[in-house]
Amino acid sequence: MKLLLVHPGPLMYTKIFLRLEPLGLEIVGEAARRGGHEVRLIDLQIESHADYHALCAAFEPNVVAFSCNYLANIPEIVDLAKATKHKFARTAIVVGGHSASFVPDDLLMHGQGAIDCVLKGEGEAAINQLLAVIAEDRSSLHHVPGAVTPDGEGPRPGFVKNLDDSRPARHLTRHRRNYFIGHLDPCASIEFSRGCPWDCNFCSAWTFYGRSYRIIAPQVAAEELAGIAEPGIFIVDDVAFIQERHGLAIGEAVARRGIRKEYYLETRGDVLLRNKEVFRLWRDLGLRYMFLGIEAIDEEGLRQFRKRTSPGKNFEALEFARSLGIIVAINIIADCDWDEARFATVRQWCLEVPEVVNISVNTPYPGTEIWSERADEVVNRDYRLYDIQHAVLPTRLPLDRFYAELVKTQQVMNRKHLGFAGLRNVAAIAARLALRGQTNFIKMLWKFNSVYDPKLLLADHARAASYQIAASRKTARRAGADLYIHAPRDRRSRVVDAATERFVAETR
Ligand code: B12
Ligand code: SF4
Repeated sequence: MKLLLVHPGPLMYTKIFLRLEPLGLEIVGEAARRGGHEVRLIDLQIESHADYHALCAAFEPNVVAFSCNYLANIPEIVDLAKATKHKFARTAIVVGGHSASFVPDDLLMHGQGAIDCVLKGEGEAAINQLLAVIAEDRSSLHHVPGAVTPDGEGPRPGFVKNLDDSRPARHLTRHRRNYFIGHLDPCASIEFSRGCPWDCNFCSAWTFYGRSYRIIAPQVAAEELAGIAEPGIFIVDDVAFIQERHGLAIGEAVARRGIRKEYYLETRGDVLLRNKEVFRLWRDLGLRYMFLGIEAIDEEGLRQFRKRTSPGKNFEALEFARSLGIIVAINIIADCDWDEARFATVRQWCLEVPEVVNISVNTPYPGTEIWSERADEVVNRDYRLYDIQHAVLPTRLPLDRFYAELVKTQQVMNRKHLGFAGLRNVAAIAARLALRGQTNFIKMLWKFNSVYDPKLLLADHARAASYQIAASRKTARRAGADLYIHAPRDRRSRVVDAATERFVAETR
């Protein structure tokens, strides 16, 4: 079978700060290749829709499979599915990925017959079974685990048997020099673990993976890293290095092999404090950037998001991160209920800390508890606005003032980030990258104001929406009844060693 994998176009973040390789699709692609199929991949973050249509015409795939990790990509995916089906009626169209898994019925409905199947869960677990059924007897597609089709739904998706076998086919991505984050340019992505043992109410990492937390063997991780050509590495784990032993073992294997890279990762403040040795080791190995999901600066906010930590711990973690000399970015979630005074307080706080602060907007995503509780409150159902930069819940301030405050806060951060002292460093980095022919980072520096603009944010609300998310009391209740994609695991199997289990339990 000929399989064409498609990553949709860029979103707001990916227009400025970063552009990352489609790791999930590369993993699905490698599984299909091992199953004997001919696989191509196109990344529309880099290539155009015209390139996609040209590739379809030249390659004549039997199956086109879209990756839908983000709700905001749904309109683009549905339109591409319709255009493809119109031209190639026999081509099977499949959609998979994180967000697709939470809204399969909506995708099928919007597709009006163009989408044959949504495959929920880890794609590599069922892709070969799915392709075999497409080749032999499409009418039984709905028996495949995780498949949702107009004819019915298969059993709940299963996990891959061994995460060590989930390797990406990186050679499928054709423009690797375009992937970057900040000055890690070019940058590849890697996965050391999957899932998260915590249960924040705005997040769907734990509901997608059924509260499991699984790790990749240290030797496999080091082997994978050794095979990557890029000097920059984005570690995609939801919470990096939860388990001390695991983080140290990978680090030691990396050191033994003499691998030198620069790394970016995301983790929690309490994990950072608990596993200081791990982060010191990784700093020595090249850890340059760290993203900490602080989310709120007060006790009440942390409780509201069920973050299971305290402001004191978070501030202590920031101090420790500073002592490591790593560039730290932190995230704060703006509630739609914020007024001018609240924004001003947060702005002030952000100015007082040396870190880069990212402000996102509290957004109910399908698959999160917030969604199951508040779906019926959303005031805008245009998928394109579900990117945590737009407000889809009612705002206390009039919307134009809310956006003015939001962007003002983000601008303060951006100016701080690129302040004059920073610019001197930036100039040196930019010159070094330019010498290597890498310009992604340099282009990023001047784009902020053209993307983050209150007028543009407001105008996005006025666009006609061809596809809207079905946010009704009924869907909210249905989602609330069972949030999980993969079957939930019991508490013991959420973490893989006793010490980590105790640590996670203590935060509860
Ligand atoms: C890297 C990343 C990004 C990058 C995107 C890079 C890119 N090119 O895709 C950036 C930083 C831009 C980003 C932004 C955002 N992200 Co993000 N991101 C991630 C992250 C950390 C890693 C993704 C990854 O590579 N995972 C590893 C691969 C192996 O897994 P995967 O992609 O999910 O693929 C598997 C399955 O989904 C499935 N699959 C995927 N594609 C396909 C296709 C087919 C056909 C099939 C069958 C299966 C399949 O099989 C794959 C292998 O098992 C995930 C968390 C995570 N650990 O997954 C969050 C995550 C996907 N992001 C999330 C969110 C909420 C966002 C943001 C809204 C804000 C944020 N929290 O950062 C923005 C959205 C951007 C926007 N404007 O809308 C949520 C998704 C929530 C949701 N329900 O939609 C996640 C799960 C994080 C979280 N804990 O909440 N993100
Ligand atoms: S700790 Fe991070 S990944 Fe885990 S549930 Fe909370 S926000 Fe999601």
